[in-house]
Amino acid sequence: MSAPITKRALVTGITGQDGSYLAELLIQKGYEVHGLMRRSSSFNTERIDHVYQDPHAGPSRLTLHYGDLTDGNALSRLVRTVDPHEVYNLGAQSHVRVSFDQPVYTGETTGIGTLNLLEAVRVHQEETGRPIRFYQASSSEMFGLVQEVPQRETTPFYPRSPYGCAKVYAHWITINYRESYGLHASCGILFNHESPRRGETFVTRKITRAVGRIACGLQKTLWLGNLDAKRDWGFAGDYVDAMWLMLQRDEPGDYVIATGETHSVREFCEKAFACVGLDWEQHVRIDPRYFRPAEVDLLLGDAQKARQVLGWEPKVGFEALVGQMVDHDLELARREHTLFRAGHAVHLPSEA
Ligand code: NAP
Ligand code: G4F
Repeated sequence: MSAPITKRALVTGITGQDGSYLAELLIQKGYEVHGLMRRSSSFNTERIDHVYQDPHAGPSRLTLHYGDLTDGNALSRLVRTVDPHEVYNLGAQSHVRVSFDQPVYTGETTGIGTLNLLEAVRVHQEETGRPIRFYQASSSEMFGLVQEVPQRETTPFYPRSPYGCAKVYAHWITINYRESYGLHASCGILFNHESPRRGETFVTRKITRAVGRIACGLQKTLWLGNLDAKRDWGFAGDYVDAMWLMLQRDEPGDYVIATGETHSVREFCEKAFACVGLDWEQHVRIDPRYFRPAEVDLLLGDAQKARQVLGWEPKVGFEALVGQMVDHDLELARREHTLFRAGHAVHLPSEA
């Protein structure tokens, strides 16, 4: 049974990977959670259905509202209706490769969308006189062509994609609202974090989905881009703890959240295929379409400030993360295989 309701939180991006883990965390902590979701022609609530339908959580613990970060008027109405104590801005066009194809849309959603939400929060706070705490999902992608290794809060930004540029804008406008209007606004500069709920077009999940399907005979080849890129990969469930911790501090601030370990895409492949006893080199092929016009070669974070100030530590290491994702996707592929044998159509991704 969850704790009694104490606070209201508004979460954008609730249907995404982080939104789903954060919703679980907040409900477990006794919050009434309100999520912003986009209207879609097909269901897009798969990651939060279990929270929405949890009979033990009670009907008022999670409420979903239609909206879009690009619609500032609707955001203002929503903030007035929900009257939240805490706002977590996780919504974004979050795919780096896609941001090269949709640079303006990415800027409008990921950059200006943040400003729309900050304005709604600022006005509501002024009208009610009650402070609202704000979390901005900043990204290690802002470090881009890294100016220092490892990257910390003071490392200069050098974004390498329309997504990275939009996140830099969102980061600085959040800091500007903190400094101009005294908003309790914090930015989490999160390094890559993954899970079995990761979108299937991000490289880790693309690999573990393929490993499951190849092991079950549903797929033969995995087409990838740059295998040399290195990322500091953590577990999303650990990272949402840090978001919440930032908003519980008396003073707002900006924090790097990372594991302090970096691994290449090649290493991720090696480990993931080895989990099912396969040699990755027999299955992985290179497709130039997956290379980016400008790449972020190396990310490695130093989360010392978060460790010291927030008492935050990552719990899941690289091997355990890969293992957890492969186990999940192997099970998923087994179910797909059963359906396939029974003559049902199984959707295999044409683009990832
Ligand atoms: P995700 O799975 O791609 O989720 C993104 C969420 O944003 C989805 O709920 C999506 O809705 C929503 N969204 C997209 N466009 C929107 C719009 N115009 N208006 C309202 N909502 C919109 O991303 P994630 O991995 O959970 O990441 C959460 C946040 O952290 C994002 O801002 C991301 O950029 C940032 N971040 C992520 C990482 C990481 O490694 N995961 C690292 C650093 C920062 P639909 O479900 O309808 O698409
Ligand atoms: O998994 P990725 O698409 O993640 P990326 O670009 O690092 O961005 C993610 O992390 C950011 C934090 O730094 C977030 F802000 C952002 O929202 C997102 O969650 O790609 C990782 C690496 C890249 O270097 C890419 O070039 O993998 C390389 N890669 C190689 N082959 C591939 C592929 N990436 C994808 N998506 N698909 C491939 O086939």
